[in-house]
Amino acid sequence: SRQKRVVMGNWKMNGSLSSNSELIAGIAQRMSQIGGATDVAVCVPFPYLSQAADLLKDSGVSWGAQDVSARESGAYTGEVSAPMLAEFGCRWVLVGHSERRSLHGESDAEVADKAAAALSKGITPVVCVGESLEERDAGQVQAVIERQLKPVLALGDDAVARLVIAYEPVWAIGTGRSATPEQAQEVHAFVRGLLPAGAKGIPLLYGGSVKPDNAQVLFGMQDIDGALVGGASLVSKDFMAIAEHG
Ligand code: G2H
Repeated sequence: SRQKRVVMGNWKMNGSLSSNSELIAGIAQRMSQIGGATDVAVCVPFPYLSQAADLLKDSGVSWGAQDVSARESGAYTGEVSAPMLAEFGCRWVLVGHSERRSLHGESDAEVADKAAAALSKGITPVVCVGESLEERDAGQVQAVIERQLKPVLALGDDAVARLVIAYEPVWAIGTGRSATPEQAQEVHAFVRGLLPAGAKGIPLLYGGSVKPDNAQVLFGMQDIDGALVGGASLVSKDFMAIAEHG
C-alpha cells in the first residue's frame, strides 16, 4: 500500500528572514489548491526552523531540517540533535545528502546512525542515496546504492518501514541535467526490491534538477512517489507547480 505523494523542498544554505517569509507565504497560499493529495514539506536551515514552524503551523505544509547529529547531546560543537529538532516540530530530516557525504565525509554507517537518532524522536529521516557519474559509467549504480543502504536496512524492518528514501544521482544535482524517468525508475525499482516485506510501500523520492516541466513524467513512473527539490524549491510558483503535478 503506497503512501501519499511527497514533494519536499531542500533549501540548502539559502534564505533570509525576509526572503523566507515571502517564499513561505507563496507556498502556503498555493497549498489550498493541492487539496491534501500531496504531502508538501520544506527542509530549511537550522536558524529558520522557528520561523518555518511559526509561519507554516496551520498551512498543511510540514517542515524539517537538512541534517541531524547521531548523538543526543554533549560536547559536539556546531551539531544539532534530534531532540532539538523535535522541539521545533520537525516532521522530517534529510540524512546523507550527497553534499554532506562529499563535503563533510559522512559515511554510510554515520548516515544510518543519524536516521536512527531521528526515528527515536519520531522524526522521519529522508535517507539520500545516489551514485556519481564515474560510478554510473563504471556500471556500479546498484552496488553503490546497496552499499549506501546496507547499514540503514540493518536498523531493522520496523525502522525501515518508517523511512523515506530519496534517490539523487550526484550527476543530476543542481546541474540542470535530470535523470531520465526511465533511469530513475530503474533505480527506484531496485531500491524497492531491497526493502523488507513490511516496508515495500515507503515513499521513494527522486531528486536532482526536478522542475515543473519534468515533474509530471517522473511522477508517472511506477516507483517514483515524489521529489526532493533543491533549486526549484526556492521559487514558490515553481515548487508548488511541482506539487500540483501530484
Ligand atoms: C538535489 C536536489 C535537492 P536540485 O540535491 O536535494 O537539488 O533540485 O537543485 O538538483
